[in-house]
Amino acid sequence: MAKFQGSKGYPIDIEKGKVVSYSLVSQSAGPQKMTIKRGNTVVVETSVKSTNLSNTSTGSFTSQGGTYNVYFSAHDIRVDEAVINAGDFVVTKTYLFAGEDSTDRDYQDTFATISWFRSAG
Ligand SMILES: [Ca+2]
Repeated sequence: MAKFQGSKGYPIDIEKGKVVSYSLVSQSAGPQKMTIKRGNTVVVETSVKSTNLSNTSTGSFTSQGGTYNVYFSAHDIRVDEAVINAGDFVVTKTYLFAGEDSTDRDYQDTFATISWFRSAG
């Protein structure tokens, strides 16, 4: 597991043509924002506001290839990865983000997943 500052971003390399799914939920008094950029181009900019996971933002895009940087309004983000293999190929890889937006260190103010898939359809 790694950690980073939400405003500094976290780099994810995604091959061109991979389809990518994302989701964002929160348990916080304040709005939680996630931004995904490729270079200076904003690919995803979304936010949720909920104290009880009742507000979810989901979506998808197709990778243009290269490095995507993921930013959060929460300042202290923990990140890990999960890979599903089938035989000799990777089916999907998921990045898991859990973030703290204040000082109580429960790390459940922001929760996001970003998954890329081997192929579309
Ligand atoms: Ca908190």
